[in-house]
Amino acid sequence: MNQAAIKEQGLSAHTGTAPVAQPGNLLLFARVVSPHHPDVLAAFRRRSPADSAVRYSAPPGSHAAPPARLQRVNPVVRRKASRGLTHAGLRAPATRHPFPTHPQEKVLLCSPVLVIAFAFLLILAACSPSSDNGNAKKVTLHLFTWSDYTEETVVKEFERRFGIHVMTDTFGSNEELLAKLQGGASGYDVVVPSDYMVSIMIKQGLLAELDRSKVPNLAQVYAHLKGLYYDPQNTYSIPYLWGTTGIGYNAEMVSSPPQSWQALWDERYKGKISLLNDEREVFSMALRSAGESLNTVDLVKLEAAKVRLMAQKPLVKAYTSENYDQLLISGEVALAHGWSGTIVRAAAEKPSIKYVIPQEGGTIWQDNLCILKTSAHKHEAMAFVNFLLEPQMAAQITTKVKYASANEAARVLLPKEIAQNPAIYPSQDTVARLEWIKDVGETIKAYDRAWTELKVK
Ligand code: N2P
Repeated sequence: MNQAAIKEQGLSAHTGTAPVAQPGNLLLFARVVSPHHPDVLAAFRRRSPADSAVRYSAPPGSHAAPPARLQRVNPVVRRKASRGLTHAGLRAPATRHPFPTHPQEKVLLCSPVLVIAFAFLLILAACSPSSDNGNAKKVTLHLFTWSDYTEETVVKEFERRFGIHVMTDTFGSNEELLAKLQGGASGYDVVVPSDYMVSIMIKQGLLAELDRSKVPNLAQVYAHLKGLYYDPQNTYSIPYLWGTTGIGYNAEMVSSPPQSWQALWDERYKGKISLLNDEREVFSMALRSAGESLNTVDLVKLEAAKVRLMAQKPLVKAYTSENYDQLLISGEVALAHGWSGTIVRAAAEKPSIKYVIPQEGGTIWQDNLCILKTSAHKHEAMAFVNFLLEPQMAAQITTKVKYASANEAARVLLPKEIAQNPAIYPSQDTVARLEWIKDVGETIKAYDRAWTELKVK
């Protein structure tokens, strides 16, 4: 099943992580398979309707509800379960009653239906590839990262070398990442928050302390990208990819290259402008365009930025963080507020597309590899983090996604047009005009209100 199909079905993992030939799994399959038979279904329904479904068991120590995407049990999972595969991470919860003890249900245990079902399962267990190749304990890591941020061949190489399966889900903003985790999506192992979101997640106790002895490739990260304000000792975060926020434009559609953020208020481009669907980024753009810090906690300045964004709204075709490269390529927009790498990728497809950081300056950001405190596979997660920072792998990732790698050793391995592209690796002068987004503390509530108002009105 491909990723799109998996996503579409609301599933994120269903590779054989649990062998059938273990008592716990026999129990699980007894519950999974038996509901297909009406007699058995009826018997189980007497116990509890929910008992006949495969359910998510949260990683130890997690109080959160199962992630919505893991709660659904669809026919594919059931089919896989009946073949001896389970939803990754599923275990028969220890607190469940092992076998029916009700007298009526003892009858069921002896019923020919169940005897046949068990015999069938035992045969399946014996024939299962997982019991042949010693793959029985194959772990599945769940990666939650930005869309268009993964290089499939690198992930496949990790899977091949380590025998660990990786499932990827994507998000479009730091706020979406946080909201999903706060909403109980505790099935993830590795997440990729930006700078300011790392500090928020540390504060909220979401991140695991890293065992840096397991991430020796941290030594290859540029010194100036380590120990940044959001995690001064890199206790919780390993720098991964970094970039800037600016304007992508189609030189064939604009009269002259935009110099200022004001271009995004130019009536001539009404309906041909897209903005990131990203609260902090949009306010950063509005604040910097007025010469203010993008981390202002001054409510008057914030309100003024909101008023300007409201006035701009009729010109905006879309607030999107996920397909503005396509909008630029198709000519549906002439100007896109966006992230460096995504625009460089669009430019590779259509050379009239260019990237500029306006004179007022904008955002510099760094995305980081972090492991969730709730991860049940921290050891494997650490191996994955270290692997992504191997110079060869890091170079491959940057070549594909067009965002700068935090790994210094990777740069010399890059094709010249990437290593020397100032839109990917900006000069020191450009960097000097940029500002990091920071946690604005309680003022975020005012930002949230202003953002909601902008989006709904
Ligand atoms: C690319 C995401 C860029 C990450 N789709 C911005 N922090």
